[in-house]
Amino acid sequence: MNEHVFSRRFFREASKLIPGGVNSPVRACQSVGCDPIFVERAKGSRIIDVDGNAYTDFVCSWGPMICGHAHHEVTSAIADALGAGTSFGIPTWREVALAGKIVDLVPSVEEVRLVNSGTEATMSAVRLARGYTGRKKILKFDGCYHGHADSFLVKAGSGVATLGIPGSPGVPEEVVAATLAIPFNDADALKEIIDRQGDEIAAVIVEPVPANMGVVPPVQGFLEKLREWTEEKGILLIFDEVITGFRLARGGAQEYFGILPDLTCLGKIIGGGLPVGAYGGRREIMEHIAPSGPVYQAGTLSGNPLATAAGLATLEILDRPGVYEVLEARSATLAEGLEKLAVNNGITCCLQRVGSMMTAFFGQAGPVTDFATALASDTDTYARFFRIMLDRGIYMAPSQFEAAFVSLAHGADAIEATLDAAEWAFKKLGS
Ligand code: HOZ
Repeated sequence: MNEHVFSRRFFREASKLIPGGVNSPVRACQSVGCDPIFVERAKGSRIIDVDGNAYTDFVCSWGPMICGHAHHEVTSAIADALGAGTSFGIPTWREVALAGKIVDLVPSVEEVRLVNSGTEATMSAVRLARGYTGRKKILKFDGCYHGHADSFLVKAGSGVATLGIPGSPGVPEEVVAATLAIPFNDADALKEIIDRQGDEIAAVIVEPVPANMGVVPPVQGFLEKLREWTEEKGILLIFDEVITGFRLARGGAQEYFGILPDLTCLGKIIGGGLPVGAYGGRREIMEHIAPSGPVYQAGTLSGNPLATAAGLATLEILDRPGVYEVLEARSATLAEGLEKLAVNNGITCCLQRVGSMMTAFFGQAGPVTDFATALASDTDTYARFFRIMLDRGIYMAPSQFEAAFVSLAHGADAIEATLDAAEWAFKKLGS
């Protein structure tokens, strides 16, 4: 049994100083019935908490650490940049290099603007879409999460779903009214809303593979229809690839599925663990951003030298031959192993995986296709699973409605240890 004496102490202190004791709600372990651990340090696939307990980490900072924690090439790149100054508010060459890499690798992106977070990226992309089309409404999908800007908190996934927050207190009614939301994977609902209100809709924003209600793959043909129908009505299609970008493939989900959006939002991996975001797309649209055009968006720390250094080093590692094949093979071994163990131990659970991201939906005999089916999962059993795994040295997402991320640092040993722990967990859950 792991001791969490110091983590508990820090959490008590934090709870007096920080709302809920955490700087982002998804870090709270409320929904899995325990207190958060506090991290001391991490290396590769392992994190060590302040009590000296070691865990194999499948949160990976919610996606960015695809090369593993404290990868020496990433930390050296940061160290190199550090000595030359940390922020200037004047252009630097690394911004151009990172923009160049993104434009080279992400199929639909001809120009890109760097920002500081995924939320900033999605918020700015929607402003651009409104400015470009002259329309007000946006359409999103229930259970997708695009950061915490006002428009996106309608029927949102991630922490909003985990905490069961109803509606969006603090978001003006007018903003809610301008945000339409329909179920993911529902082509009929999509057709109906586009036929009826398409001329008023500036953009449809979607996680091409939602990972913020757990991992929910798009059904065959859904993204194709989305592309076709938005194009017909002059609606911009925004792929929120903050999670899927550089994870499902170098060119993200748009490369993986062969579908080109008008705008793409990125974050997480392109900052290699430092705060970053980006939005990009066709030149003709991007040229509406100031100072080229009238749609204003700015940032003191945008394109920060440390963040761009970490991002460039990460993308360089991901550009090597065989990297995505390795991620795929290890993720498949883990997912297939978990599935088999669940069956052998009589645990009802649907394992959904796309590339190196996956979710085991407890209590689900069949596939989870949208937010409503995701919400029908057995969150109590997930909570017990989380706590048993934690105790066996495996750190999974502290919510049923999130993804587990595999990194290049999760070697065969880490996968085997995780399956051993899962076997123990499933046995306990089944007994
Ligand atoms: N997409 C992340 C989790 N679903 C967001 C992380 C956060 O909110 O801290």
